[in-house]
Amino acid sequence: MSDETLSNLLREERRFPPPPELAAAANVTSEVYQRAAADRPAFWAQQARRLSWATEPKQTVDWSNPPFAKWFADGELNVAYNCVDRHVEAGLGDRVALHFEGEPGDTRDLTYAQLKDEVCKAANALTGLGVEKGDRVAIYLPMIPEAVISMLACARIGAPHSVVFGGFSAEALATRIDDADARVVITADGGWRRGKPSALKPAVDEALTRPGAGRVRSVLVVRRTGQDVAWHEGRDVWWHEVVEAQSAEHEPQAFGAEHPLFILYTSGTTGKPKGILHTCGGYLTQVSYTHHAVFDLKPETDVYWCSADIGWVTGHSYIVYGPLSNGATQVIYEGTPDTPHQGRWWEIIGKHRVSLFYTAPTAIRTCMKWGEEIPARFDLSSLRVLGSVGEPINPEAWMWYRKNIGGDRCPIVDTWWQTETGGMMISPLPGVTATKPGSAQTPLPGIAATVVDDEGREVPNGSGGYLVLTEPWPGMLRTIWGDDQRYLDTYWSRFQGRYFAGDGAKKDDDGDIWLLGRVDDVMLVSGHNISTTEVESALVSHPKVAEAAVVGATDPTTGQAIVAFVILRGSAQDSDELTAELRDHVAKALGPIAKPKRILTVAELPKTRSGKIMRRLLRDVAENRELGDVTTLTDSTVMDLIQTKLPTASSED
Ligand code: 6R9
Repeated sequence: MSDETLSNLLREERRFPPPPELAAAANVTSEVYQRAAADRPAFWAQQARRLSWATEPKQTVDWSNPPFAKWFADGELNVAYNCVDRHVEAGLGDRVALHFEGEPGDTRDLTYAQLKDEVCKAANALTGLGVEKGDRVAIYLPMIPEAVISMLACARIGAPHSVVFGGFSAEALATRIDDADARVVITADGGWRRGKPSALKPAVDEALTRPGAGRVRSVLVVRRTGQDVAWHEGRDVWWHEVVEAQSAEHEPQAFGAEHPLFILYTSGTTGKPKGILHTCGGYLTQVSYTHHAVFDLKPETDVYWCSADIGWVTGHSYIVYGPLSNGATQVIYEGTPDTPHQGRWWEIIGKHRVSLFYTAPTAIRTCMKWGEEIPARFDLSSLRVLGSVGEPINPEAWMWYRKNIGGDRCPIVDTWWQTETGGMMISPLPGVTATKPGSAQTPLPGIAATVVDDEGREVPNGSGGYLVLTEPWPGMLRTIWGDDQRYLDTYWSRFQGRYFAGDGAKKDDDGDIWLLGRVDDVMLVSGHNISTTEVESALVSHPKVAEAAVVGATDPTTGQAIVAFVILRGSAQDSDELTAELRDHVAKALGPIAKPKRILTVAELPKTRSGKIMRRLLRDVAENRELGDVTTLTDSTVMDLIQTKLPTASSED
């Protein structure tokens, strides 16, 4: 992409300084950046003291065998103790840890004392099922308290969990069970989704008939929906029988800081999914610190809500480990944002007086599509800080979020990070940074990131290239489960000694970082690199467009041609005039080279569990190919709908 397009993107740049009251009482102030940069290991050692260690670490980072890092390696701790017991011991047992909202309207509050009892019982139950330190446990659950309890119970006994998103198929589940060689699976009969029970247990039953997953000994089943389930005597056990019968006493054992905490699979663009391995001490340090700093969490008064699913890294780091290690009170919600009505989220925020809210750009754009009159009906005055994660947030969605959800008063923290990084890496700080719509801006204190060109040279301000991380950080992945070579090849071979994130990025004239999407998604049109993110942003800046996904399809004349899939806002109607108008709109914003060759209006876009658009599938459609792997798609009917649109596509130039 040319510098000209960047300046187009920034043309309407605005800055929003932190609200003075928030800045005055902020957990983190600006001096910390310099202090952290002066001695990163010392900075992180200081943050590690946020945790309770059974053996205090004397070591910080061990980078003697890069890229295999160790952090705080001589320290010992129990992660579950840090997330639960220590708060109870500090006299906070009556504080609510989880306000659970079920989709059908049922609710359940768990205090830290109650959570401790549940985690202890579940830990005893897992031990009773023969789970030992180091054994892997697969978790395939809806967004219910048992998901959090299960993860903490595993952490408590040193059994790394592998959470598989409840929307994944039996096949995807089987591959993950096999790769991690899990011997116990925790699941439920089903969960509530769009007003209906959505079964989970049958997928487990099917997965366990597959060759690699056949080694599973026990399946622990939570009763959530009450729907009928097939039962395998000797293998299946009910949570309400086995866990409830346990004692609530459980002595947490301390594990080494580098003991594995979890494996989380992330789908590579090709090949089998990668099991990203995280360990205890460094990971917990980073998620605890970043949750405290980036949300300015005041655990006594704030109510926090992250709308992510537990099956995504955001659910691991910013529902379970970050917030609970900080003693936060939070909301968890089982269902979809439009059940039973499109204001459900805002209703929940009003009900619990949520002050810190964390969601994904895709959700914000969906709400834009539904219209601003919906959130306007609810009391959102409790909100203080808003977060975004998962994709670049286009300036239009950022401004909508700020105005319609944040009442023009809440700072937005656009947090860039990955399953691999464990915790947030690049983000504004709400009491420090003057925010810019669309930019994640600054590496967090203790984090070193920059943008480099093809040869690995750092680019000057005002130019683009590849995002790299230049120093090890505590929450970094330790390897890909069972495949050190793939770990090296995927992340550490592109640029010597630096971590290659796979994202394109730009530095603006102030040195702030703008994320431009996955490098694999960059299009090459008549010899020009064009970022999908930019064209999508330009489309969404048109008042009639709610959401857009752009791909490069092979084209005989231009190499690749830009094909755009757009979702229109509320009342807008599809027509040839509108398509022409949108093409011109993009040409005006970014230049004629970025004008889409074809624009298709669609009702939905194919997305992953975390809301990322699966451009790979759209490319298949645009190039008339059979669809590739769809197992990580949240809703497979979406692709059928899109494919039927194709013959009527308007194509001209
Ligand atoms: C946390 C999470 C990681 C990829 C990452 C990037 C994209 C995430 C972003 C963002 C721009 C942000 N991404 N946050 N892009 N701005 N604030 O999403 O992890 O599911 O592993 O995805 O998501 O492309 O490389 P994960």
